[in-house]
Amino acid sequence: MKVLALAGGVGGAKLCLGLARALPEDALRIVVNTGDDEDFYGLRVCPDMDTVMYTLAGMSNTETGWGIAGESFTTLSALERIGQDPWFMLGDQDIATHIVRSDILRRGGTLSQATDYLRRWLGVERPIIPMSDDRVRTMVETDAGTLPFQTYFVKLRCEPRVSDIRFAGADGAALSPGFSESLDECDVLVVCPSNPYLSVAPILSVTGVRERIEAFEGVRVAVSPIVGGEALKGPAAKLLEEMGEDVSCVGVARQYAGLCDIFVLDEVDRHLADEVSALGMEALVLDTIMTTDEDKTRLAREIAAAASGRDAE
Ligand code: FO1
Repeated sequence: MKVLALAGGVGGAKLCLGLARALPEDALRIVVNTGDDEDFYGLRVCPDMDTVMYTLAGMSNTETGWGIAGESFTTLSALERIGQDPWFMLGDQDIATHIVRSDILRRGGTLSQATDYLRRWLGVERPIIPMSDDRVRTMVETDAGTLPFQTYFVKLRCEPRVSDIRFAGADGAALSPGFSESLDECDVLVVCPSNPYLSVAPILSVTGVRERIEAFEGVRVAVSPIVGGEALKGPAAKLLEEMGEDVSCVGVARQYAGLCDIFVLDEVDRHLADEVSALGMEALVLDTIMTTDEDKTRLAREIAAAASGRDAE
């Protein structure tokens, strides 16, 4: 079995760690959202790829869900001293990642090449692959205007009301080579419990991705990031409400109609299983709460078992 995981944000990274612990080394590829990426002081920051990379490297800050454990912020203090307002907390070790990535890009390398260089040096065995090597920027239409993602998410703490979300550059963007190869070579696709609007939708917005997933011949599994009407972390519930969707795993499942064969919902939402299966996907009720690494591995194993069971049908 070869699994292609689509991930973004903290929830996605947790299941990616579970999949990495549950599956043999060559059986997992991870494609990550790059719509959150932002340039600060000329440095390209790729938050979702870095969250997955640091998590698989065992060096992530598990309290915040982003950045490096035990990080210092000396450079940021030095920036404040010379009149800057660094609202995006770049840690000193994290800045090393952005310096090297930006240098590779500046010398004509692709984001895929930069990411592969970084994850190998951090000892991550599985490939971490950007959704595209072209720039795609998540732009959030709100009652405070059109906001770049990090301005909405960090500077304004997701407070503005959202009316729409666009992905600037998606039309001209191509799947990254690793993403395209993985869709050809993998027989299970797992959409991790990431924000459907902010982490999964940008991946689906890249030209040709939706069609490739609709035509995917393997088993497609999606995991709800909403449990009991709540997001485990981040603004997924608030966005479902603001986008006029059910604030439940059913609202999430509706975003994946036609793109998934098995939809995983949590045991507390068992009563919603019929509504999910009415959308044309098998509702699989599991314990989706990932607190410990064992939880993450168990959930990954249960998803892989369900996919292989289905495959055998
Ligand atoms: N999230 C915050 O809420 N505040 C921050 O200051 C912050 C800094 C930051 C630096 C590097 C990085 O890779 C991620 C960072 N994040 C921060 C998280 C970032 O906003 C991500 O886009 C979210 O995790 C959503 O995926």
